[in-house]
Amino acid sequence: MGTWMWVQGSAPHSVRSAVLNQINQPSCTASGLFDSGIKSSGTFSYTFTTPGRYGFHCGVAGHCENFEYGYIDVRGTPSPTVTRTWTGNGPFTTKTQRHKEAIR
Ligand SMILES: [Cu+2]
Repeated sequence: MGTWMWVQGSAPHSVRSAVLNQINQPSCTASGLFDSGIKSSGTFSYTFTTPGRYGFHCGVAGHCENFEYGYIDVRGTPSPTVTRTWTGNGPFTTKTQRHKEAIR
């Protein structure tokens, strides 16, 4: 459904899936779904295949407690709607375009 890529900065950090708490926010407890390991460079990718909310945090000691966490809401695959209306005598005199982008 979608691949997320985290890009590492210079300091050692990690990205690790997190258990969601009672109010659907990421906690500092690992959920075991993914774990980049501690990295100082490079990237880490994970592909989400099931809709839902996925929490993550940094696994370096003390970092999650210092607000290094977040979450990703994975939605189902919507059907994109593209509507184009062309009016006027020639091409491109008037154009309206509505383009609904979907998160996949
Ligand atoms: Cu960190």
